[in-house]
Amino acid sequence: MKIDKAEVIVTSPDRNFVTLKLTTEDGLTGLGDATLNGRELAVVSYLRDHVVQLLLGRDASRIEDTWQFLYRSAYWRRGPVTMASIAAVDMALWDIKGKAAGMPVYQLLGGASRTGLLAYGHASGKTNEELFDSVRRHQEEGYRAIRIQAAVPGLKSIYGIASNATFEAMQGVRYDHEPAQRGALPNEEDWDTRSYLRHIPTVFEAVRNEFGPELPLLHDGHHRMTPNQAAQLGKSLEPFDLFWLEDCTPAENPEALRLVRQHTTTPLAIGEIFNTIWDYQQIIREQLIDYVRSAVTHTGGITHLKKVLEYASQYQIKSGMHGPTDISPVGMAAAMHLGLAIHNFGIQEYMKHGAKTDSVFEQSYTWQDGFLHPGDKPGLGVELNVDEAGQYPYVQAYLPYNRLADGTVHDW
Ligand code: GCO
Ligand code: MG
Repeated sequence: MKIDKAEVIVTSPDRNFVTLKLTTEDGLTGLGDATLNGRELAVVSYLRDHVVQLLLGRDASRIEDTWQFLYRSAYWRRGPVTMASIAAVDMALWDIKGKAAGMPVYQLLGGASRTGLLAYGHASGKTNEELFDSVRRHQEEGYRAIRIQAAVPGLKSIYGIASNATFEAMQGVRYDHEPAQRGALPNEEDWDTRSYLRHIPTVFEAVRNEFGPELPLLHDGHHRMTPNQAAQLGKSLEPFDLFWLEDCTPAENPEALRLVRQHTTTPLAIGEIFNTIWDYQQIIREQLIDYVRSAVTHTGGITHLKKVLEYASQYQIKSGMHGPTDISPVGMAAAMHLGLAIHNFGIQEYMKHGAKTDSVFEQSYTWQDGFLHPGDKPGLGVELNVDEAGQYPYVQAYLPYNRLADGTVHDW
């Protein structure tokens, strides 16, 4: 079980992905996702220049020990680049362990706690009509829970909105919503919190009137509000019974959530930009959130995120793992194995990847009637088609950023 080869593969089928592929002396392979949207090559360098040589000759069966070694021996801990790199190694080692055991990874994590994973998709629109169409399209695809993002009158382009025009231009293969734009520089978007706070409750009222009380609805505030503004939004959305309000305040200030919590019973989700259990310590202990939003890819892999979720389970806090298109099929599969095994699974974010991505990453996870399942192939169940990956070299891409009307940079 000694690691014989460690390759970092960058490919850009529909978007950029970074994948670590480990091969053992006896020919077992394992894949790990290390994609960090807009900063991909920093992780490539971390892995290629600093980690690969540490892995060669190591015993692939020692997952916990390898995790602790990579984390502690670097001295410089945490942060998205480090933790995505460690995550990729961790996922690849679980993949190898599963293949060596002839079992899917969820079996190694304790076996299935449920038959499938409830998933939510992203509906959005520039008008309520477009938004309703998008909700219906998701329902036709089987989604039983839907995130609602809407344009705000007066703002040109904001986070989370794909329009019908985009959908048609891409002949039906839209990422609903893919925020990273290919190009040499990031796009500028605009923002006005007061208009947003006025508009969003009217959208949720319209959606509830159109689709009824049953459909679980989610919303992402994408870190833009002050605690007071977030409390106002949470309160004004209470009549529409949200599944969650996500990232209502900037995630790096956990104390902000105390004020939000005091003023609203709208469930709160946070953590897609968190990297470690220490980022969650206070907000879990003080029960300031209801859902943990971390991805396996950005939180040190299966080994570490499992610890976060076990800690959260003591407080009835559930998982709501991040699953946008910038998590590769390998990262998605890892999330599904973990989600199937833990007791406190909540919901999984799931956006289908494009056809090119699906041809690079051969998947065995399934999507049926609104539920995901990681499949029963040994390991994670995803194989990388290396030749196909080679057809799509890296393309520079950036996430957008925001400016207010007076030119001030704002959280995006
Ligand atoms: C989500 C996220 C994404 C992020 C993206 C950044 O809830 O899915 O907010 O849309 O913006 O992952 O890379
Ligand atoms: Mg989000």
